[in-house]
Amino acid sequence: MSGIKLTYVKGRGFGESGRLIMAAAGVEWEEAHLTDKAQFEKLKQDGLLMFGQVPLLQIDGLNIVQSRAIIQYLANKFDMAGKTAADKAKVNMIIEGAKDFGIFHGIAFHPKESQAGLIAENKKKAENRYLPAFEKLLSGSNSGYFVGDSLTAADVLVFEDLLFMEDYLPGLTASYPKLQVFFEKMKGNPKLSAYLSSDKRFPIPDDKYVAEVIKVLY
Ligand SMILES: N[C@@H](CCC(=O)N[C@@H](CS)C(=O)NCC(=O)O)C(=O)O
Repeated sequence: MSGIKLTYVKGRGFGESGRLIMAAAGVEWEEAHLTDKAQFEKLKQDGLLMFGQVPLLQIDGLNIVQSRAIIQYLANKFDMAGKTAADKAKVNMIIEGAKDFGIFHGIAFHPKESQAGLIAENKKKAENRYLPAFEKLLSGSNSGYFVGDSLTAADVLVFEDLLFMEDYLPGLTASYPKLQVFFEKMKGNPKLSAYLSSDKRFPIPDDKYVAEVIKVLY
């Protein structure tokens, strides 16, 4: 075992970017799932959660919270943060864009009657802003990766979004040829594909998951 432990609820949420980066890096990690409020309260009482929130990544003797800090730590540790200062800036711009694009992640937490409207709204945002921007970035790449000549956290974060989008709007990347190739390449990455087909990968959030998150955390 690598000694890495991720504590979160039983779903993708804010934990998923870190999971995907660890999967892409080919490292093992342990998962601890909060399934009742007492476990969450205990973590808070033990002083492990700086802002009283999860995810929590325990690694190298550190208790790291805040999903972006987790992403940065893992990207740096596993050489996925970009090789030069300029590349690191580009990786971070894309990570932040991907986070903003993560518009499909919270849909299950909205009332049922508003979900179809949200999906339609998000489709427009995807088509008007994010998908063309990703396509343009890849058009300027010789490697097929977003930054430099190897896989970075930027690729992983965009991939995470595309997977989520595919759950709600299958086939939307088809009009973006470079992005489509990228998506297929990432799906075919042996380490990522092993993770995605493993029981560590959670399904699209459903009502049961939403109810559990609310029960455990709020
Ligand atoms: N900015 C934080 C947000 C984390 C967050 O909102 N976590 C939720 C679970 S998804 C939580 O712990 N909520 C409990 C609370 O806020 O009291 C991050 O990116 O990690």
